[in-house]
Parts: sequence; structure tokens; C-alpha cells
Amino acid sequence: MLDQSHIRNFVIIAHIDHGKSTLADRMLEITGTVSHEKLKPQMLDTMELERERGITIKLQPVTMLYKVNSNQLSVISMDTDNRLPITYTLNLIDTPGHVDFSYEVSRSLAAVEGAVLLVDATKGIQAQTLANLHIAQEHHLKIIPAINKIDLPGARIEETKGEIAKLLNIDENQILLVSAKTGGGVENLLNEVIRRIPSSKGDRADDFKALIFDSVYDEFRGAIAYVRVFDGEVKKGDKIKFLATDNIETATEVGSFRLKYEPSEFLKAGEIGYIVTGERELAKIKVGDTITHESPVPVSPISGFKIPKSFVFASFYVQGGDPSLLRKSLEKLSLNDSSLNFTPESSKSFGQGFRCGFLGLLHLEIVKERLEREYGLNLIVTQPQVEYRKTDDGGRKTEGYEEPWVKLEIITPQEYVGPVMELAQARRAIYKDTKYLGDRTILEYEAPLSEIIVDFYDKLKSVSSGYASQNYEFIGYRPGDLAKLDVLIAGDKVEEFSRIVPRERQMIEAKNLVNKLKELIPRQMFEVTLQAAVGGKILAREDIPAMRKDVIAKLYGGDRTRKDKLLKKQAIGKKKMKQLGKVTIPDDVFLKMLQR
Ligand SMILES: Nc1nc2c(ncn2[C@@H]2O[C@H](COP(=O)(O)OP(=O)(O)OP(=O)(O)O)[C@@H](O)[C@H]2O)c(=O)[nH]1
Ligand SMILES: [Mg+2]
Repeated sequence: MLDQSHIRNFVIIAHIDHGKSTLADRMLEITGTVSHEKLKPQMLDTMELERERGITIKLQPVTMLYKVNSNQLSVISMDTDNRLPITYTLNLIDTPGHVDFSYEVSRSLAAVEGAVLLVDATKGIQAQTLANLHIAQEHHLKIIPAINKIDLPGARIEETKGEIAKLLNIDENQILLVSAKTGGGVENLLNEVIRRIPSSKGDRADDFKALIFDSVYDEFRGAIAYVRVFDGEVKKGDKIKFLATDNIETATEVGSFRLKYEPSEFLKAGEIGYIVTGERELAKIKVGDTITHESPVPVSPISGFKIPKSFVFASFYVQGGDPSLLRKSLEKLSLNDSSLNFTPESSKSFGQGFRCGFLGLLHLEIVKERLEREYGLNLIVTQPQVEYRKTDDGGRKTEGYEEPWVKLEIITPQEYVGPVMELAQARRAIYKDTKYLGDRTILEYEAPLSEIIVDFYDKLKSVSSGYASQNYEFIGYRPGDLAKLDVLIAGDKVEEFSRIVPRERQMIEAKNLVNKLKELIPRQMFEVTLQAAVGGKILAREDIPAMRKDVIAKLYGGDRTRKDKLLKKQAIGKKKMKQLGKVTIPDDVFLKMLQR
């Protein structure tokens, strides 16, 4: 039976691409969890989308058994016989680095006692290094700093050491050096995980209590809860209770993550594993909730997670389909993505749909892709926007808006400070402060969220040769000098295209909008007028000329196979089109409109 003193629960946290999943590969290999032959790069990135894009989207737990001689660990367990190897259970959670998936990180941190803070030696400390470190510190986790990619010629090991030592206020000799690519230093890192991270907390004699840090929906078995057991134990067949909903279910299976679900007899305090709950009413399962045994005595829940704040909103509609299918799919997906929220909405053009809230544009894109791939939906997604509020004008009829503001933190090497500041100023950002971390500069601003949500990060990367990075957090709503820009297509106002813009840029925005629409909407059988207006006043206009007759004529006559091919092409093309009043538009027009 697993001795609690031989369990270590930890996460790897870092800025995006600093090598977390690759480091996890080496750990899987060294501990013999996967054989060298079976190991694929970034093995824990199991989702198709993760593999395609080369980024981690979901947190991923894995249990590794690691046999070590205690003399290898030097200072610990002086009282045990040094010659006997001890098998440690290492419960690792790999986390994403992209800011849009930071909710995955914060939930992982609530399930563990320690964190490996990984820093890419060629990039140094970046914005999510800081952001994730702060959350880890809030959870009072033991931090093990490690510098990765030391095999690369561009590695700035000494400078990075200096930055980390300053940041954590520690001695440089506490910082480990690894190469997740070659495996150098990784065995030592594992030993340090055992040495430095406290063994897992929890009282096995107490009543059963576990925190749900993630969940998935299984078509055959219902909801599966990913849990960290804090007290007591649970076994197959136990009646379990979800505290938030008072719902009682049977644990039809419990077990651990061994790159697959591996059933076991018990899950005990200190362990990380899964419980098959059999629950099919998905609203009854809540990530962040506490599971206990059925008990007449009231139990206080484990402090859960802050509900994340959605930054961007867009509406989803199904193309020629059943909106109840979309609802079911959103419910199932949100079990596995608890940062997604949605409320029903209806639109004149698209019918019944859902207004969905996301942590960022990448999050939106991933949710759309997952709904289409995992649930076979064909979606229409409207213009993503931040959430504006109408100003309370005490009944007077002036139209005013408030917009969300964020505290923006940009980390950049000194030599790019000039261009970075120029960029920030062009986006209505208000300069607040400058701080230094080694030879990095941290610039602090307050900025309207709408200005940085779309392409600010790309621009930031391009003015800093890829070195600057950003993080932001919501600080509140502020009134802005904003106007609603309406779009009229063939004379009809199309609400889905309207947007709020700063009044000082309304002219430029109006022109851009109609130009972009002209590019994206294909020619129709008749001439189509595109107009952009504020308060009924037309600011810009473009016309899409009618399709030429001879182009249509070409579709008829000619050789048979060619015609079939054309018709096939058309049919495929058609699936991706949407009738909007008199005009036919491509489905992805809203997302494309975003690219400036
Ligand atoms: N040369 C070298 N390349 C590395 C090393 N570690 C990771 N890489 C490469 O860096 C890239 C990113 O690695 P990942 O392991 O996916 O990084 P990550 O931190 O998991 O990324 P996210 O999960 O998306 O935040 C990949 O191309 C890796 O092959 C290393 O030690 N040396
Ligand atoms: Mg990764």
C-alpha cells in the first residue's frame, strides 16, 4: 500500500513553449512509465488539436512510479536502510503555458504541493513565468526553479540564473539546469522533486474528502471526475456526494492515471486519480466542487477555484441544424473546459444559438474547433467582442458605453522598450510604472481590453523580435468615448456585424469594415451595397458588383467530368455559406473580419 510519505504531487509551470511537455517526456522515460520505443514527443499532449498546433491546451495528470536508492537522495530518510530502493509515486500534472488556458494551471495548482518552474534559457523570464509563479505562491507551493534548453547555443544560463535568483529571492545554487531535449539534469531534477517537495498532505483516518480539479464526459460511463483526495479514502461501489449540488451517486470505478485509466481498489488521502461517477446530468458535476461520502454530518467544502472571468464573447449558431444539439455539446464540452460559459440567445438572421464567453481568442478558436471535431457540428461564429455596457445616464437619451479595462504587464529586454512603448500608446494604454528584473524591463500600463485582445500580442512580438511578452488582468469598467458602428448590407442592418469603436477612430473603422466585407463576401447575382453608419449617418460605402453573366454561363455546357467537378466544388462551397437576407455570405466571415 502506498505510504503517504512516498508520494509527491507536483506540476510543471512555465511560459508557453519553455519545454514543459518535453520535460514530462523525459520524466516518463526515466521512471519507465513509457518505454523509449513507445514514447512520442510531447506524449501528454493527447488531443488532436494539441498535436497539430504543438501547444498544450489541457492540463494532463500522470502517475509515475520511481525507484530510487535513498543514498541517491542524500539528506532525506537517514533512518532507512540506504541499500534498499524505495518506490516513490510521483503524480505530475503538465499544464499549458498560453495565457488563454491559465485556468487549467490554477486548477492544477490546487491539487499539488509543489511546482517545477521551468524557464527557457534562450528566452529568460517571460510574462506567464511571472503570472503562473504568482498563482503557485498564492497556493503556498514549494517552488523548484529549473532552467531548460541549456543545450542550445543561444542559452543565456548565467543571465537567466540571475533573473530567477532575484525574482525568487534565493541563492543561485538552488536553481537546477536541465535539457528536456537531451535529458541532461532531469534525473537530478526528479531527485530534487522528492527531496524538496513535501510529501502529500491529508489525513487517512479522517472522513473522505476530495477536490474535483477536472472532468471529462465519457459516452459510455458518464462523467469522470479527476480528483485530488485530501482526506480519508474512497473505493469502488461507495456512495459519493457532491457538496455543491447535494447530489448522490455511486463511484462505479476509481483508479489512477497511467497514461490510461488504470482501475484500483482505493483512492486514499494524498493521491491523485479519477472517479467514474456515472452521472449523466452534467449540470450536477462542477469542477471545483468537493466530493465526500454520503453523510448526515455537514462537511465544509475544500476551498475551490475562483470562477474565471470571460474576456471575449461571441455567439455560436448551428448551420442548418438543431440548436438543442449545440446545447448538449456545449454542456459536455464545458465539463472538460470549465472556463467556457454560455447562455441561450436568439438572432434574427441565425435563429437559436448561444452567447459564449471565453478567456481569449485562442480559447474561442479551440472551443469552435473542438465542437466541430468532437461533436460534428457545423458552426457559425459571430464577431468576437469584449463586453460593453450601456452607460447609466439617468434616463437622458444620450448613448454612451463603458468598456472593460485591464492592468497590462509587458516584459521586454531593454533594447525594445522604445518600440513597445510606442505600440502601447497607439492602443490608448496609460503608462503606470517601470520595474527591472536583471536586464529585463517590466512595463506596467492600464489599457482598454478591446485594444489588446485582438492582435496586440502579435504586434508586440514583431516589434521586439519575439522577446517581449504580456499578461493582463481585469481591473474594472470605465466610460469611453465610444460609438456603435452599424453595418448595412443591401440596405438591411445586420446586427451581427455591428461593433463598438472609439469615436476618434470611427471613420477609419467604418472604411476598414466595408473594405474587408467587400473582400470576404463573394459576388452575388445582383449588385450589393455595403454601408457603415454611426447613429444613422453613413460614414463609408462600397459596392460589390454583380456576378458577370459569362462566369455563370461557364458553369453550363462543356465536358461532363469538368462539370461534375465544378458542381461538386459548388456543393462543398455551399455547405460553408449562409443566407443573410438576400445575400449569401461565407460562414467564417466573422472570424476573418478580425484579421486586421
Ligand atoms: N533544444 C531544445 N529544445 C527543447 C527543449 N525542451 C523543449 N524544446 C523544444 O521546445 C518546443 C516547445 O516544447 P514543449 O515541450 O511543447 O513546450 P511547452 O512548455 O510544453 O509548451 P506549451 O505547453 O504549449 O506551453 C518544442 O519544439 C521542443 O522540442 C530543450 O531542452 N532543448
Ligand atoms: Mg506543453
